Amino acid sequence: MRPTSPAPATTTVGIVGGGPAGLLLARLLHRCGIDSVVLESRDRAYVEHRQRAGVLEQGTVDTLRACGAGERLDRYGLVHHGIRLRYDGRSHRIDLPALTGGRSVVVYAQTEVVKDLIGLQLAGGGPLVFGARALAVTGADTARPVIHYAHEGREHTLTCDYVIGCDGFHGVTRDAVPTGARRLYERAYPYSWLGVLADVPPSCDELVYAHSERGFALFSMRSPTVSRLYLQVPNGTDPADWPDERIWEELDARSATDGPWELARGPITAKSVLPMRSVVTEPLRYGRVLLAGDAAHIVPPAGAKGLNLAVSDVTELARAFAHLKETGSGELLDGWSDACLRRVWRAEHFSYFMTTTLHTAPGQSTFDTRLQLAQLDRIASSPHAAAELAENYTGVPQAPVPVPVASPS
Ligand code: RFL
Ligand code: PHB
Repeated sequence: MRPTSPAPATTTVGIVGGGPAGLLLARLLHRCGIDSVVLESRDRAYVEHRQRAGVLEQGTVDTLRACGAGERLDRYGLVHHGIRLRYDGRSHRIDLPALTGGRSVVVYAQTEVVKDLIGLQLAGGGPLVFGARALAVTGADTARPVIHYAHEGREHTLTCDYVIGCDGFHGVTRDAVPTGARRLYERAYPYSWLGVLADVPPSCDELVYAHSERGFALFSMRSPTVSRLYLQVPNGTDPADWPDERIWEELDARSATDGPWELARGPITAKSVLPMRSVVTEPLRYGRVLLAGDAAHIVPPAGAKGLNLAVSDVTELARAFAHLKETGSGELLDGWSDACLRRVWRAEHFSYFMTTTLHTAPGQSTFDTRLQLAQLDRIASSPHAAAELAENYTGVPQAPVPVPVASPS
């Protein structure tokens, strides 16, 4: 007897990876009457609890709302009108709407975005298969590329009109593009972040980005009762070397200021270390295989851009597929890679700027530290310099979501 396949054997758009990029793409395509299948290697609980991003640009929020994923976001998301820069014992507030003509950001955890999108997909979208690990994608330069995947110990194939690699930095779809046909631009940074979750209300009602000669620290949040905190640590750091008391002492030392500030401490519930890198793959399309989100590009997290880029990649892509379906024209699809890369490189530059301005590299000279402080002082004293930061942080406007051709569900 043939093994039962967990998904149809053919589809229009095969999506590898059920992170935010893959799930949102499936949702947007479904609304346009385009069928897709999402293959996700992990189980549902793992995907829903993987701690990652927290800051959503206005454009990302608008997109999530427009595709029906705005209900909990509007209820629990925290609208932030400012961020704080802390350096040299001083604190400076960047007023986001005042500097950008009204734009703000929303703090809403990526775990929640993913839960919302999974809920929608399972309630009325196309197939979303957990535990389905893509092994390889073949036939990128043919009319019918194929995803080869493993599910419950058996191998299956999914033949598609298009394959979209939304399988993150460690995915396999990128390998479907011959090395001679793609170029990788890369930069590694000589430090990592130790990220912790703590059951304690945030010490400040806005995010605090702290420059210190001891290293960078970030004070973020997940809710009014849960803090998300980051410390710059050396590459290769073992979280076990950071008992809770050491983390709180270091957060305290790096956030010292002349103004009022008291760091609230509480039980730490999770710790992990993440390395920092910038990566761009070009082009994002080869034949009928396209790469989106972290599969195509990585930014260091100090600019809070990764998830937002993933959302804009797939929103543009869904528009291109809707255009193809409605008009038969592949013009938008042909221009998609170039259009995305412009935004990607802007975000790469901003993320690099935030990273190198706020972190202290190992062995950094006092000259370089003075340059960083001069740059932070410039932002604090010039509305033009502050507006440059605020515009990048809140994000350039994103394309509107494609309008459903059939009745939306
Ligand atoms: P993801 O989220 O990595 O999802 C990829 C999915 O593909 C699956 N997969 C496979 N599935 C099938 N077969 C295979 N062979 C597969 N290989 C992998 C994986 O299991 C996974 O489910 O990529 P996606 O969807 O492109 O989303 C990108 C975002 O996750 C990422 O850019 C952000 O989290 C980055 N980021 C932030 N972005 C922001 O916009 N704002 C922030 O505030 C922000 N903070 C952060 C961040 C990333 C962080 N970490 C841990 C890297 C903070 C941190 C700490
Ligand atoms: C987060 O809350 O996880 C977060 C916020 C801002 C960043 C990076 C991460 O720049």
